[in-house]
Amino acid sequence: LNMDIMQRREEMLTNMCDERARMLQDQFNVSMNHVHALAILVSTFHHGKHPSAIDQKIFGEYTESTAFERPLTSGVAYALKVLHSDRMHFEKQHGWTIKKMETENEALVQDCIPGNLDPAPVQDEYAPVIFAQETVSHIVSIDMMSGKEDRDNILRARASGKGVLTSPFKLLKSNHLGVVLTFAVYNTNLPLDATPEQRIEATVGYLGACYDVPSLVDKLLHQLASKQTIVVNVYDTTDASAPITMYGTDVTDTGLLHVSSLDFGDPLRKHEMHCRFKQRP
Ligand code: WA2
Repeated sequence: LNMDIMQRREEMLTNMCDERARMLQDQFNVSMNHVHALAILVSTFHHGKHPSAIDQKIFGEYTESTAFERPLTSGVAYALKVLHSDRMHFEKQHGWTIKKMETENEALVQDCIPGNLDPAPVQDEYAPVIFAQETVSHIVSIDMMSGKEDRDNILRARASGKGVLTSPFKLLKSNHLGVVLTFAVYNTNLPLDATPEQRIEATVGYLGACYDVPSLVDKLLHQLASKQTIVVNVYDTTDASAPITMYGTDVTDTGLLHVSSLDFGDPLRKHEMHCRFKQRP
């Protein structure tokens, strides 16, 4: 009888964990498809039309009114590929200088004086944000290549043509860990078998979405009435020897544990959901 109860308990944990993992993965996948569609929208109506049919106002309104299509995302933005040789022309045309992304310490010092970021130092190329959803309007004019995680994502997105994810890091103006999803925008219809070099050459910009993981996963899990029953953790396990907590607090409990795998569509990154019962039997 005891064995039977133990087995039921284990099954229950497995089902609850798998259900939550599947829900998170599905919602992530839905958002990812819509972010991809936004990249195509920018390609068609900004780069494909002369003059462009998109400006900050239109991008802001469109992305705000379609935000419900991108569950789990806290904002989307579009950064342009700008070579150093075009920097002066670009800055004159937009009426602002390309800014450097500030580090966490700089942010602390400068917090009381908003909008005084330093100009980006000279680089071969830049990725200044030109359009942003209202929720991330603070990144407009910042060179996304001046942040390590964003830069790695941009380089990988444009060489692969796929949606790519960063590891979890502290997003600008947020107190939580988050991840950024990036799709490159190209100026031509590239063949499916285009080489990375052809892709880099054809790149005109980068459409990105940020995910404030703790608050968004929290919202998702609250929809299922089980917060009292189980404890959920989400990890980035890309480096198996050093998992990064993306959601939940550290647990030392050694009771029954179930691990559900998560697939967020970027083969370079690995994620897992860990579930435990709150109470011992
Ligand atoms: N978006 C919002 N907050 C951030 C951030 C970001 N990146 N990076 C750090 N904090 C425009 O991949 C291109 C968005 C980057 C896209």
